[in-house]
Amino acid sequence: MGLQKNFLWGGASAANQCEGGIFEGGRGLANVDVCPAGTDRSDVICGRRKMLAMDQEHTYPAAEAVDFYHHFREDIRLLGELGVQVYRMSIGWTRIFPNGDEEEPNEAGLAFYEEVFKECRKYRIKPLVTISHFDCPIGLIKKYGGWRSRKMIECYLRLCRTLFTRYKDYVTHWLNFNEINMILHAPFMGAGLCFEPGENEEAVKYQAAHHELVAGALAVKMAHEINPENKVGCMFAAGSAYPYTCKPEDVWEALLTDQENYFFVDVQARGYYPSYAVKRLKKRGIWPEMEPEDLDVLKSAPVDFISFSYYNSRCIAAPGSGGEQAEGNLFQSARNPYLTFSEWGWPIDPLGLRITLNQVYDRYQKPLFIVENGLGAMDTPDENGEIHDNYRIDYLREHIRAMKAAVEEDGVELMGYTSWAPIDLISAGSGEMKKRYGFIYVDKQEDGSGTLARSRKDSFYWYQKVIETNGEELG
Ligand code: BGP
Repeated sequence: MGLQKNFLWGGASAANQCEGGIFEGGRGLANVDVCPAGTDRSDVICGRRKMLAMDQEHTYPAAEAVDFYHHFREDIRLLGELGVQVYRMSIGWTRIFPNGDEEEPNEAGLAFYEEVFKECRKYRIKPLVTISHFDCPIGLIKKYGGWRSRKMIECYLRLCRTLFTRYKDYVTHWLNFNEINMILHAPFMGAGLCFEPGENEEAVKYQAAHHELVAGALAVKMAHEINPENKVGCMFAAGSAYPYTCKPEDVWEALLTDQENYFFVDVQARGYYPSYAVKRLKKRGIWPEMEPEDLDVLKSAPVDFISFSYYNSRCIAAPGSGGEQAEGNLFQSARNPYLTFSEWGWPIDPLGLRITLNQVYDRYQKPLFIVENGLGAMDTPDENGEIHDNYRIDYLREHIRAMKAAVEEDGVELMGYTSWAPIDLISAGSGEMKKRYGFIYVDKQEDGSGTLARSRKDSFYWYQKVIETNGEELG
């Protein structure tokens, strides 16, 4: 019993939420840079309000973020002390190709990540690299409208080739797109999409999704050709949909919600469009335009493993019923009366993680990897500057217990677990700094003040023990 010896424990982050330094090293502007904090954020990340530059009116905390760009040596040293075996991180696309379509990559950007990988190696930390974590160059949005254009495939593959070749000696584990299903919920952040008045938004989203699916498959193929050791996973925002009641209409609606999510993984893991998607997209007149070879491409390169983020389950009612709404990771759903909620109103459902693991494994029978799970909370240092984040420990303990049960009792094949996020960073959903996830506190406040000093929270010592004992001692 117990988790396998080579189970990978770690932490996960994203370039645009931790690096800062957005004008340094020749980096170009990306969609994620122009998403402001505050009330307009949601319109911008959803593509309802077109903002392709930063302005004076808004604030952009992610421009400095927690300055990983200058603190990475210290940060990785702390991760080493924490004992992590894997660090999930992402590449800022515009550090490598500032406009997205240059012929030659930007050496300063490549050198930066090489240093990061070298530092990881010092502490025997394996990088797990997300090629695009909500990241699309503004240059490509202006020129092509983001992933609505097929031209994106070629630009993305140029990025992939550059990364696979340059980092061959450092990286063997990759994710092609972060939370690919977010195209449907946050299309500007997920795929650089802005909508014109009157246009069929669903059609644009599924067209963009098709381009990402083809690009993702070609990336898998390329990764294997460049280095047979390479393993590429897909990544989606998971969290099973529960029917609000046992009323068949609620059960049906929950099933549709799950299918909408699994659609992406169905294609990436099985290599073809599932029949429900073929029927429904055609019926709605939004079947994407394809090149004749696309379906063969999808077939030829399914992913090696399936990764996902899990923050909460969702509760789905038939239209017109279901009462109060709850928040969640960029989706809203009905409020589940059996659960408690985080300060940001996200449901807390550890058993939901076991349910999700079982459902995903039943469906695909491929190795899984939990690459995000954590609690966003406000942390207040006490008079000695210490943070006693028992709430975070409780959240993580219960989720890790549920994860272990899925492996040890249900037989789910799980490669590892990277919590979101080992070091405080900027929230993707809200753009705030005060929504913290880390084991390591960063002295950076909502108003931009702070020394950027790093310190260990109570959860740091707790997680250290968890890793040391391969999940046996959960406190
Ligand atoms: C996922 C993203 C992450 C991360 C996380 C937490 O959607 O992949 O980038 O931010 O959610 O969400 P938030 O930052 O909104 O609390």
